[in-house]
Amino acid sequence: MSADDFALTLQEVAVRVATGAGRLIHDERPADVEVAATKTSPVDVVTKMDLASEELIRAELARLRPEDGLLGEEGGLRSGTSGLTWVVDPIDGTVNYLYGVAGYAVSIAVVAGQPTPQAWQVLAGCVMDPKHDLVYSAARGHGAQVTDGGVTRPLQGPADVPLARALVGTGFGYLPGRRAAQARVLSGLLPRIRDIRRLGSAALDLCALADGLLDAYYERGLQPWDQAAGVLIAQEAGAVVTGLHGLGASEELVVGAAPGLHRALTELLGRLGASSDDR
Ligand code: LIP
Repeated sequence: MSADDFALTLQEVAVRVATGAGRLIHDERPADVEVAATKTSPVDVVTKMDLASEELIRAELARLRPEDGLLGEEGGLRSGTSGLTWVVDPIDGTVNYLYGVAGYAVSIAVVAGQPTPQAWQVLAGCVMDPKHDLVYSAARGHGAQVTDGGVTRPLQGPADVPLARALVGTGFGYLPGRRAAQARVLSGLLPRIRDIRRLGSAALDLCALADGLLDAYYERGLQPWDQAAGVLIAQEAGAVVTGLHGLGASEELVVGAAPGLHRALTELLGRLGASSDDR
């Protein structure tokens, strides 16, 4: 089996497992979603369905890919022996899920190497939006696609528009200090672009970029599981997705757009200090 064929097979595993977890969190969402715990702040919540979703994903991947490692948002890292690690966000957009607001997804990617954005090579990934029955996926070197109500089409990436006409997605952290810094950056950006959209899920922001529904996306503070699948899908759709100053996408900053807009946006975000928490 060629490396590319191998990546396609991994894509099929990601799609199958993400779809099963997506159906669970949507079909079995209780009227009153129960918060199981909080993490970095009182508004950084973990619901019981986050935990149920990750439990299902862990069981399925242990069955289908027993030698691989797994890094999950809620359960942490279980090392494997294959050199591959599955990077899992059982519900990305947890606050949207808690409130019953559209904009939550299951995000699953498989990476080679250390499971950190600075070191990994993402081989395949899937972001599944169960509320809208949208299954975004990609295999490295094979492009990106979305299955929408059972019909599959390629993702063509964002248009290359001037900064002043750009519809830009972003998000904010949970800690007050980080949010104050992000508000400062936003105040410098907003007069220079068409508008901002804050969807509440990095994975779906990156898929919206891949599908041309956003012209650009940037966010500071994304965890590996927030970005692993979505960055691959956006890159395979043709977007340039990096950090600042020639660095790769990471927790420090993720910036995605078509090439010309990416240059203009990263230059402005660099001047605005978007990769620091200085206020
Ligand atoms: C979310 C990210 C989103 C960010 C939110 C939150 P979660 O992840 O996907 O981009 O702006 O603050 O971190 O917490 O829903 O898994």
